[in-house]
Amino acid sequence: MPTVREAAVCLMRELGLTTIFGNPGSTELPLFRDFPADFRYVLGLQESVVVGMADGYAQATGNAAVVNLHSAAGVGHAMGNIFTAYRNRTPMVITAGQQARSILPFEPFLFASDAARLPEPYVKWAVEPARGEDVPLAIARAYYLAMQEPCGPTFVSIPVDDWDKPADAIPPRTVSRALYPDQTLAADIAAMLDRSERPVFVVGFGVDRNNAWDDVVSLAERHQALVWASPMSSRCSFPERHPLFAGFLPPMREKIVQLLDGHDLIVALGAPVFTYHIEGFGPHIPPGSSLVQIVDDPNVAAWTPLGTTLVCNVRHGVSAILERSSPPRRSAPRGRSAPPRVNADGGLSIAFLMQTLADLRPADSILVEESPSSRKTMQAHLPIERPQSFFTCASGGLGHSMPAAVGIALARSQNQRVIGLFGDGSAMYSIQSLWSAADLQLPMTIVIVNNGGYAALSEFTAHFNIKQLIGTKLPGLDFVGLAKAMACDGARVERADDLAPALQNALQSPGPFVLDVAVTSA
Ligand SMILES: Cc1ncc(C[n+]2csc(CCOP(=O)(O)OP(=O)(O)O)c2C)c(N)n1
Repeated sequence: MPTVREAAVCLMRELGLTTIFGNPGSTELPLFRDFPADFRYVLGLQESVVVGMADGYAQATGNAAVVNLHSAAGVGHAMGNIFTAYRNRTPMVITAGQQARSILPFEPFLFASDAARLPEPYVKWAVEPARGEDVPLAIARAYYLAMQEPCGPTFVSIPVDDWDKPADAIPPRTVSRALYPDQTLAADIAAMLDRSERPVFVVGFGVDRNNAWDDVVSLAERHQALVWASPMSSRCSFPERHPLFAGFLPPMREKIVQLLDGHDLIVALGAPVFTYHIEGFGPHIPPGSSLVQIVDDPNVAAWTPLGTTLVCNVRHGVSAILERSSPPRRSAPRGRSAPPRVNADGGLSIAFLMQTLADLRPADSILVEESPSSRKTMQAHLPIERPQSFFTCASGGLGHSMPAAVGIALARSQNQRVIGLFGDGSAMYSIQSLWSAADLQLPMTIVIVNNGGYAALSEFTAHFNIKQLIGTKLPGLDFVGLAKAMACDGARVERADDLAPALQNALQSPGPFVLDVAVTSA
């Protein structure tokens, strides 16, 4: 009979889960006895970094990532990025250590009381199996559930003495993942689209997550529909230079209604309706318009305040509609126009930085962003044009994207560059990610949009009627020093004229390179 460890390792190998992201402690060590040669352990120096890396890796590979956390406090450190993985809908099997079962009644050191409740409600399922021998079965269940659309993290707490217990081998199974559309409802939606005089699309992260990009482009072109990116979308779901691309909806109810006014049918694809960031009132969509939505998430479907929702994999849903709809000839609406070029006379502005990055970056590079107040400028000057090439967090929790960029770079081939765009404030939440990037020698360019503070918060002063902000200045951070202390290369740029050569250099480094850009204005 195999041990729990042997049964778990065999199962994970069969499921393609041979990379484990972790930060070990005494309660996890028996997992590593006879650690298999075909497995890889990716060390993160704090648990939020571990989960962030796993999140990026899982999003880039499409398979769940396996995480191994230290008991109680380790799960606590990881919680911010577990919350983000849940919101990102990232498949992830999180295991955490626990003290030996025989001493649990005595509240031992590192003991996690009620371990399975700790990560809730931001996991799809959590368990500490009643018997040690049930651990491999729990890992199997955690995997199939994490991979089931809508994907998300699951959690298994494993007492340290379980690993050496005898257990049954668990053969891998075939479990379908995607939700298929109700064909009658798909036909109704196709008919509504055909009848509409001025349809508009709102595309969200579900499009890119469900690989529906090409089908959505075809459907928009067939219907001559303008396409907006949904508020705070964590992925890019439509080519941003396409003539039908209208721009980015803000997370504000009244403004959304204003921007969608004049359309009789709003088609939300892979997008919640809507993600708001500040309080708003009145209707959610313009009076007189109707809403249809395709999402893979029954929960989102249930809280959507109005309209008709088809719950299914977005690609399957859109292709069912493509098969059925044949619209009347409509005139082509005009999408957004490109902003004027920015020149260096205006100093080292964020717009100049984004434009220079757009000019110099390799076409197949991947952008990972967490730079809150720069996002609008980035959206204007740095268009994304390929699927699976833009990532940020869906939750709003900072500290996700730097480690996620490391995980994405690890998943992609060595010659596809990952570019991170991080605010100086955001970068500090999980700065230890640089150590992992250097340790793995990943081809990454990490650009710090350094404005010396938490600029995004000043956008709220008028809304909350605040005269003076406190706790938002960040003087004295030395990002080149931080990079070098963690074995990364780095340089600082303070003048617009120096930006292009410095960026070129940073884009060619074989390992991670941190470019600290001291921006002077938006
Ligand atoms: C975990 C977490 N803590 C705090 C915040 C609140 N917050 C939102 S934006 C922001 C400032 C981020 O600063 P920086 O990355 O430098 O970007 P900037 O605002 O300057 O564009 C903060 C602290 C958050 N979103 N997440």
